[in-house]
Amino acid sequence: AYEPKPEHKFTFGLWTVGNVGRDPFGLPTRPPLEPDYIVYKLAEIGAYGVNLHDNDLIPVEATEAERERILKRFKKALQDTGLVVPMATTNLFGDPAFKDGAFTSPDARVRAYALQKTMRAMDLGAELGAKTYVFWGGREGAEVDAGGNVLDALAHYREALNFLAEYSEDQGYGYRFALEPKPNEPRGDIYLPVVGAALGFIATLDKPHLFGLNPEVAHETMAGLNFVHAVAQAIDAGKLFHIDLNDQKMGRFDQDLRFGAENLKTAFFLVKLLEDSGYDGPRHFDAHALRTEDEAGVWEFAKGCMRTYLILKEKAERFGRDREIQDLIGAYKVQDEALARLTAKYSRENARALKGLEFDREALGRRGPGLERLDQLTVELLLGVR
Ligand code: GCO
Ligand code: MN
Ligand code: MN
Ligand code: MN
Repeated sequence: AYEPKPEHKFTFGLWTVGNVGRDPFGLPTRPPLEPDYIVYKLAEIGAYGVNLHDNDLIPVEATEAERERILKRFKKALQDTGLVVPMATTNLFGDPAFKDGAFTSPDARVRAYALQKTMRAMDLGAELGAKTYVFWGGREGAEVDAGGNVLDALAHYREALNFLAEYSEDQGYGYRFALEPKPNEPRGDIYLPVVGAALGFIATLDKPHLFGLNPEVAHETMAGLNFVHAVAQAIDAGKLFHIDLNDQKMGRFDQDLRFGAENLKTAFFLVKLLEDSGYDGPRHFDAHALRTEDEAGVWEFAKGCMRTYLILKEKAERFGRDREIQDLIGAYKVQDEALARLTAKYSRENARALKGLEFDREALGRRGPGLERLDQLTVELLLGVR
């Protein structure tokens, strides 16, 4: 039981299990792992795929010959294991050239370089079979607004995304693009800080149908928001293209904790939402092992992410089968077919009929919907006594 299999579509980034434990105050605590070694290890523990930034695989200064050599080894590992590369992305944050933004930099040369680098990374992703392309604008932001760049930045951002969508179509890559909002870190403030902001921005693009979201647990949590609600809004808009699972304490630095390590109840309702909604994309873990760990700890971390997901998935099924819980939900959602017909869609007749109705306002206000009991049963189910 709880054994991860490729059909569960669990994916990890090369940068996640490959994380060497560097932080702003300390040096790496683990040696780097080779990309093809990561592929074999991920296959061994039951993952479905591996995702990458261009430079996770091909160092930025690699020669054409080096590129070919690395790609050959990596492709062989994919072939040997059956692992896929469902998502690719660009490192537009590590290089000092991007210190004041990539697509949104006030420097036209940086913007042009960012486009060039992304097109090349899209070529690489397409060669590896990726169908989702992520834009995490880690450096697209500001510490100070004295430069007066915000409106320009948004215009440049739009220009870049429109350009790259056309490039993808022109090359026949068929990418779907997923914007990944984050409120801050590494920038003091990042543009398009939360899911809602990204959804609003997508509506202003030339080809909005090609763009959706890659929401991340930690990012909405850093902003103090309810991640489950954010994901629900993305699903409602038909825009959940990908998802980054991890965990995070609210109000802290970006922690990238193992999935379910911190907010178990949120993780539970998230898994339930993903499973109930029929989301069939990858369950990507964008997290890393604690800096204290050695390589054994890295694989414990990776297995833990998947195992917790599968346990919560089973809990969600149990929640759906639990008679008392389902009866409570049934009572909570008061049904009235005649009223539902009146309110479902505007017509003059419906409006007139509705205006003529009398409601027992006081009775409505008196009713206790039973949420205390329902929530306690949820907790007991999660704690394993139900
Ligand atoms: C972060 C982000 C990144 C992105 C990654 C892929 O907080 O650092 O979540 O890990 O997800 O760059 O776009
Ligand atoms: Mn993150
Ligand atoms: Mn992070
Ligand atoms: Mn992420």
